[in-house]
Amino acid sequence: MKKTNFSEWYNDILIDAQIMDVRYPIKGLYVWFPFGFKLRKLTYDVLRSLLDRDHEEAYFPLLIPENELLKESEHIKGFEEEVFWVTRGGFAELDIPLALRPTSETAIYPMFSIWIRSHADLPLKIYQLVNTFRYETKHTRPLIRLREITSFKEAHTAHASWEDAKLQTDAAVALYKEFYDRLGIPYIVSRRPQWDRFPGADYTLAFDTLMPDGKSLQVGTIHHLGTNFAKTFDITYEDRDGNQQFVNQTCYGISERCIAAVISVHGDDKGLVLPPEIAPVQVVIIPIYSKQADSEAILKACNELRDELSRYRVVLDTDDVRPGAKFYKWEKQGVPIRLEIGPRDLSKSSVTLVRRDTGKKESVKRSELQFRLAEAMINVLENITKKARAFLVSHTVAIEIPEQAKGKTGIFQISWCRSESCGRKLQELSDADVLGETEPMEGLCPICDAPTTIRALLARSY
Ligand code: 5CA
Ligand code: ZN
Repeated sequence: MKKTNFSEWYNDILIDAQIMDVRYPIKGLYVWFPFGFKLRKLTYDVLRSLLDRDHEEAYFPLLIPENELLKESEHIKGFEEEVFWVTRGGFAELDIPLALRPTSETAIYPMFSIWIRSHADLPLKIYQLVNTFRYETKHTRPLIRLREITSFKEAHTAHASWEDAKLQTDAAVALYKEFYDRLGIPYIVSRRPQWDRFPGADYTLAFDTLMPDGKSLQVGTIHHLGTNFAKTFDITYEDRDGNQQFVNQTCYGISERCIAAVISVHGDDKGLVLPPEIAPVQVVIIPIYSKQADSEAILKACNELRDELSRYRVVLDTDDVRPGAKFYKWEKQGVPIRLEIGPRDLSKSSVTLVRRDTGKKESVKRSELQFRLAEAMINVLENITKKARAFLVSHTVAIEIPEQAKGKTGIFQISWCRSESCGRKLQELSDADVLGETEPMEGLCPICDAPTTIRALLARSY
């Protein structure tokens, strides 16, 4: 059951709903089943369509020469323990070891240094959707903590000024909000504590959502890189007065954790519950035969219905099994709408419409079906969004002292002076992580008593 044993529920649903096969013989690497891969494609189509408004998609190599990877000292300190290395070609030792990208700053920025010449080349906004490799030492988990991240969307931008790059981080926040709104996933945006910012960044903003077990999951990050990488990789442009200036950069990334969130936040004990926009099957039609009725007429009506609904991803399930078994199968796959046609529906010129998210059944006139179906699709997203948001809100609690969070799950807001020492003390006393800074409020830091308007978010996290 999702409520009582989330971890078991999660592992079961990945197999039962045909998302991932976890039997691949390398730790932290998993196989996408075809159904899961369709879900992945549809989800990333949404993300792509948002990015394509004003970014261009590109592709950079998987392998990064050691000397480039090691150039930015902060960056490599953050990643050195997580890098997979290629050191041989056949039997020959390579002159320069090659890293499998853990993320692509050091693959992309040497090229930015060549590409960017003048202010006319700015802003530059590109993204790629690739696999990345991280030798994670924490407990690996499908879609959540991977050693091969198969669906890493990373955007990289360059700007004329620090302020322009800041505006881009704001734009990226808006973009990720739109993305997660389309998936019905609620989020909290916070500014990561400085000691936990992305290695090489001026600051990091994070999107977190709450999993059913009350632990938070970071589902995206946005980094202002300042001129840190520009100085290392010599990325300069000639400004309007003819002077050479360093660019300011940002990068922001989302991985298949977005799919882990969709599965976990919306799913129930029957299986997946999917937002219609990304559901691989949006409508399933099931003929209900009975002894007295004319099966051929029912099947004919179902076929006509399928043709009429061709603008949706629709399946007519004519398998020779009981309707109950079909309901069970498609509920598990998260199909938002089920349509049934039986003898009674046929005689009334109606269709029975059943919603996956509520289980509610209703008889809909055949002539009104198109309209009612479109309406139902919107209502599904609205309803699952509302439910998910209510869960997040009811599990977000303001506390006065860090001990109040100890042994509890959920997200806690607490005053904080922003110093690293007090932040670490908060973590220690609550046995939770500081996710970041949230909206300001007057208060006193519970560790040092200093007056502050800053509040920290504390949560046990994945
Ligand atoms: N270059 C930057 C932005 S593109 C970067 O690598 N940022 S990151 O390290 O914070 O990763 C971006 C997002 O990827 C994280 O917010 C997190 O949601 C996800 N992520 C990070 N590590 C893993 C992992 N091992 N498995 C699955 N997802 C991960
Ligand atoms: Zn303090």
